[in-house]
Amino acid sequence: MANLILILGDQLSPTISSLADCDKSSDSIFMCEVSEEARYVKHHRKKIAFLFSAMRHFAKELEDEGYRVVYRKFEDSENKGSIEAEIRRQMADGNYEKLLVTHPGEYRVLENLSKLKSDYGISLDILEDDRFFCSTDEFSRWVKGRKQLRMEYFYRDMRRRFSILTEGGAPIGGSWNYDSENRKFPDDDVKTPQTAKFDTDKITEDVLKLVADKFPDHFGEIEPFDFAVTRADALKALNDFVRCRLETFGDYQDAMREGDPWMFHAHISFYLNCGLLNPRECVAAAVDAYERGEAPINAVEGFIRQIIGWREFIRGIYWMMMPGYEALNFFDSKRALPDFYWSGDTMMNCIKDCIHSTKNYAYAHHIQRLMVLGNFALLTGINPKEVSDWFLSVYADAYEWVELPNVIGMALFADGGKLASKPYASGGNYINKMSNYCKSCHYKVSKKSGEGACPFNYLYWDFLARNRTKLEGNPRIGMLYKTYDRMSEEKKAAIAKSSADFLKELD
Ligand code: FAD
Ligand code: DLZ
Ligand code: SF4
Repeated sequence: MANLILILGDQLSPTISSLADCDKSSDSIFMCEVSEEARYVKHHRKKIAFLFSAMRHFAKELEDEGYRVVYRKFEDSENKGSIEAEIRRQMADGNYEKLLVTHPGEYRVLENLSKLKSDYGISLDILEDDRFFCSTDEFSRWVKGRKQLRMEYFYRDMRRRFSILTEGGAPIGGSWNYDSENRKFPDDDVKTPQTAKFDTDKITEDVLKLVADKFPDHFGEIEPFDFAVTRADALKALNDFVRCRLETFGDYQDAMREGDPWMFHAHISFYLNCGLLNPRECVAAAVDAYERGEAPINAVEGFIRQIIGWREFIRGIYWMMMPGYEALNFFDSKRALPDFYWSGDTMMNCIKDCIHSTKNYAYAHHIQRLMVLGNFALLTGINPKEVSDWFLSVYADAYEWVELPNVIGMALFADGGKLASKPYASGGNYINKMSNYCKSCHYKVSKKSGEGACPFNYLYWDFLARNRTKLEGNPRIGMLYKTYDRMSEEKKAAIAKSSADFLKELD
């Protein structure tokens, strides 16, 4: 008997496990655009447009390949609004033996699908998502017996296991990690290469109109819209990165320039996370460039560490910690998310620029997310749930499996150190070193407290002082309290006053 094969919005991969044994003559592929997925957090409008267009293109490609595809559009009058309701309707309409799906990326979706089995007796097969290098079982085995989970050790094991940039088990170039070479700031004459842009076709135009019409209250600009929405174009975007930016990716990985959202990054996370690109081909493309002598080891190693290290480690942590990870709040942070995370209306130039990029492009690069937007939320004690809902909704690459550990674990240390060895907290000095934001900011980065001082400066010390009992014992941060204790009482009081005034204003 025939099977119904569900393809979710982030499973747009022709080699996905659910399609592997598909019988084109009898099985049906099922895809649906639904209100619940677009609205359970109010996703950025560009993100919804991107995903709906990519889903429609993928469905068309499957049809062209001879698959029978049932595709429910958002605007279909019969659309039931949720994946489960749509499946129930389709299963009732057709004569299917079972529902097949590749393991969803989010715990919430997995639970909802499991209910189809328990509550409605639908026979359901969930297949491994083999688009990742490391399965969740393999990650659990790696975790076993370890007191601390550190990405660097996971990453080295992955390098060895898959023989990536290794020779006889040792790292090519002699070092596993070239991060210390990756902290440069580009001179003014170093121009950012143009990032790949793609024209819209009729499918995308229809979706852009739909999103403008149905999601007027969602955050973010829909246009300009120039994302790739097909695998062929996503591959062009990958090639564009390898050809034009990989060479300097390492050098400027941590740099931020005002009005320069894309810098030398890859801009492929949206394509990787929805399945248009496979991580294996991204790693292979970078290694090939190294072997052809077109990119240096610090760049290629830095890039592959993000893919086989951070990305896989983050996913492992997500499935290890769910459910419950979303509720962790180590610092007991309760402050509401300030409105300027939506409007960008703040005199802090660094935050303003990062929000501007987020709003216009549904993108900000890693250091902007971590050391500006995340750092500010950490220092000011914003409630982790509000922060993670914001990050989940505003970025085109955000799905809970990747967003949550980055926010809860990396940016906010709300898991108390499961993922990171210390909070990524910093004052204005770090932002000043890695950006040109401070040059045209209302605040003075050199001033530590009082009128006109950079808020990151006093908030940093105030955060440490406030959370002393929780952080003093941390071997990577404990010594900072010696510096704090050496400050004069007057200086400490000035920090406390500036922070109290700022936080009062924030509330
Ligand atoms: P590049 O800097 O060029 O890196 C190449 C690739 O490495 C990325 O495409 C991505 O797939 C992978 N990568 C790099 N860092 C990470 C990481 N920490 N976790 C997972 N993958 C990584 N990434 C997401 O894909 N989705 C998210 O929702 C997301 N939320 C984040 C929230 C916070 C608070 C922070 C600090 C980071 C978050 N990241 C997220 C990680 C990272 O910021 C983005 O992957 C990156 O900015 C995407 O841009 P890029 O493709 O140009 O990446
Ligand atoms: C993010 C998203 C959006 C906006 N819309 C849909 C949709 O209409 N249909 C769908 O199948 N998936 C969508 N997604 C992705 C899901 O929310 C969810 O994140 C993944 O399917 C599980 O990782
Ligand atoms: Fe940001 Fe402070 Fe620099 Fe202004 S001075 S841009 S607030 S770090």
